[in-house]
Amino acid sequence: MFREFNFDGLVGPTHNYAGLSHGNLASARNQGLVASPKTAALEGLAKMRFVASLGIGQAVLPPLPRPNLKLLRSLGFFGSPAQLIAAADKADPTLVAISYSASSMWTANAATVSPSPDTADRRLHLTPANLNSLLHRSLEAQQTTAVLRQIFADPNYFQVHSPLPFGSALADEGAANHTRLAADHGAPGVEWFTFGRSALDPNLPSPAKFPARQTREACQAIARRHQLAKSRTLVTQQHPEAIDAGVFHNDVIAVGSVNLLLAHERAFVDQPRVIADLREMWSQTQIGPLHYVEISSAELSLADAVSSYLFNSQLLKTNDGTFVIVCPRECEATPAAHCVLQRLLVDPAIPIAQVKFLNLRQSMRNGGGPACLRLRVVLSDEQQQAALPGVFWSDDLDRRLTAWIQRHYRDELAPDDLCDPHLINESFQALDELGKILGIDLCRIIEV
Ligand code: SUG
Repeated sequence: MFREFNFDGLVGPTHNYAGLSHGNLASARNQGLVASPKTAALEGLAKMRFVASLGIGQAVLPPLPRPNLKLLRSLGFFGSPAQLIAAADKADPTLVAISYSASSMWTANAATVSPSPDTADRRLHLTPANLNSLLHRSLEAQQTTAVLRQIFADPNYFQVHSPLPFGSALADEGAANHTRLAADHGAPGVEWFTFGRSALDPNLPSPAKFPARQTREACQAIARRHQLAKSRTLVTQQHPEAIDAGVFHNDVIAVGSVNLLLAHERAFVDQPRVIADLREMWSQTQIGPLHYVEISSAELSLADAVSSYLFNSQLLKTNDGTFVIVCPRECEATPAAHCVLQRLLVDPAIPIAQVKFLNLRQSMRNGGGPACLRLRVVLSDEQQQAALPGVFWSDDLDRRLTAWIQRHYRDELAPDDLCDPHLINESFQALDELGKILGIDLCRIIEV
């Protein structure tokens, strides 16, 4: 039997608001705020606890070691860790913030995942995202690869590829721009990739204000690496108007799971054709209905879609066949988003039976909603047995992680605190202990 596991990123002990992501409105708006790493991590755990309580597979991915001293050394700073931070701060405080970024918490960007029913060699394929578009995020690629190779180590079941080559032509943002739809988790599914620009075709429409992060060529390369069938692979372009409204990833404007898809009408270029192609592909390869709900701009403006993060909700199919939609609290506070949710709930043709609002404010202030915080991995029972056991959710893991957060995390982290030399060891010690809880050697990846 195949099940979906949501691998949530544990928020790291250096979670902060540095305004590092151009085109991500929340990140820009909240730059310089005092963050609470402890609250952020506990909010994340509460989400995992809720998802697990629905009987849905839950697992965790560790934060990556920060500060990233290797980056600072490669930029020409030298000396002890404290000297590196002090020298970088003197040169440009943003470099310190980059080296300390806890952005690995948004695991929807960790990798693109193709479960084994979709792939020609019947193994689970993962390509860690190179996250080329932003320096602080690009630091994740090699370390995430090392972590995923520890979790999915058995080559009989898994292939963890290397990230695509670095360079803007193959910029890849992982599962945030990838949707898998299938009659059920274990059926060979339709894999749908979305890009913002093409490196090779300058004639495609492009945003005027904010950068398009992912390229078409990256999508195509991943589909080839993962040995996906052409008859079940779709590659489409994000609407540039959406990118300019703050939709830096496709998961800010569309969400799909199993046989249910919600999308804003401005999500894709030539959207009627995209949806027609998808329906055609579905009818050729899947059994049963595909439920598609399109939200118009009149119902929910692009601005409200971005500020409420409605489409960054998690759609979770429960054992009784209905869906629960896990939304950020901001959807409750945005009248238009709230109305959309009420409509979804009462419409008998839409299989959503429950709306759950969760407080994820700490992550939301950096542009990371419920769906950003999780990487979906569909596993068979044997594959789950073959994966690293320590990362799978249990009441015991919940207790141990809660105690670990309480012990190691600061209540507050202001921008200036990143220069506190004590934070370096605090952060590494926390990760060392976490590695022991999860059974992952995190110290080994510090210099990766
Ligand atoms: O890449 N924010 C992340 C948010 C990622 C959200 N993920 C998905 N949509 N799947 C980003 O823009 C902000 C960091 C800062 O400003 O300190 C940041 O990296």
